[in-house]
Amino acid sequence: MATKEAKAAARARFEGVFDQIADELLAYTKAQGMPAEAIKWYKDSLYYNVPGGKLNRGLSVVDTLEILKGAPLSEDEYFRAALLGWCIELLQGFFLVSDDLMDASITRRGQPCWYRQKAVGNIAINDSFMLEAAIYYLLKKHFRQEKYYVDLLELFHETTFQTTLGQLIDLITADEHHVDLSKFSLEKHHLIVVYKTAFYSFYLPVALAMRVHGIQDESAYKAALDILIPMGEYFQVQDDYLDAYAPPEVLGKIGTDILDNKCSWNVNIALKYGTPEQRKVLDDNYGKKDAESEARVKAIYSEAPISIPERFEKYEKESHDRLTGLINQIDEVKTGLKRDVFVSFLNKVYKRTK
Ligand code: GPP
Ligand code: MG
Ligand code: MG
Ligand code: MG
Repeated sequence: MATKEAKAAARARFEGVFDQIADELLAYTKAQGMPAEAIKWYKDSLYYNVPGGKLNRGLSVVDTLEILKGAPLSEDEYFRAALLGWCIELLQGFFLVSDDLMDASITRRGQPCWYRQKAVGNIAINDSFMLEAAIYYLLKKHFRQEKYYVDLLELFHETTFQTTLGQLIDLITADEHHVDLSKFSLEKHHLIVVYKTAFYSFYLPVALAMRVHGIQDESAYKAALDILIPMGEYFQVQDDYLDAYAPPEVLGKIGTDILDNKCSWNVNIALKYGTPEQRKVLDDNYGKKDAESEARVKAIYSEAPISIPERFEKYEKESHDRLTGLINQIDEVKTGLKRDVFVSFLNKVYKRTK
């Protein structure tokens, strides 16, 4: 595994590409004759909403291409992989800015959510569209001449559609005005998290790098999907767990799942293993917009036999074993894939605390 210093250097190199990307986008708005205040607005939005995260998705494009190639990338190869990585981070910015509005969240990446900035409010909706639009500007500018250009477009379009489907079922399962916990189940949770998170966060980075590397055999994409979807599900279960259990100053965001009546992993575990008394606490307090109700739900989450921290620890270990098993089954010769692509991605997220 890469040392801490090597990881920091890889991150710094990747971050260095963002300035060029932002400059290109701002030059375009300038060339369109936009006034200085519009250019400044877009610049502020780009820098506030795109570069400050963990960058797992973006870095995974670079790491995947390098592993597939089996040798260090040339300057040009690096730049193009990093550019695609930043396109995923732009997609992520688009999703997060709008998700925070939809979830009425307070903080993100250790700062107030963009829509909560005094001058922003609902303009954040348009700002989120502008983050998405940037992807297709950059893809056209840098990849228009490649024979895999359409494949890149399709990957971004299809994963965006899938993510919005996931967001839709996330939202309509979490009715703000009518809390009915009998609508929740781990099966429903599975569908929500695969669609809202796994496709764009796990499949997309690897599939983009596979396209750039020239892999055309559709069965290789299917083989990648079969591992990356369960990996993405595991990642979103972590997100749900951390929503209730991570200190906000570490997580960079304040959890809202209990207040928002979300069909999260935690509540499904509590419904599955809770006693009738604990179920009553959930029915009376889940999805209520006050801190006392939220605290009552959190208290029973940790009580036996619900015992979420213990059950999560077990789930985390079992997921790691299961995913490692799937990775070991990959036929590298037949698919042209490398097991290390998936090992590297799993290592980025296993036992994460934020
Ligand atoms: C994670 O949900 C999923 C997304 C951020 C995708 C949103 C999709 C859109 C089409 C807007 P979450 O609400 O649990 O994330 P977080 O905990 O980071 O708010
Ligand atoms: Mg959400
Ligand atoms: Mg959210
Ligand atoms: Mg969450």
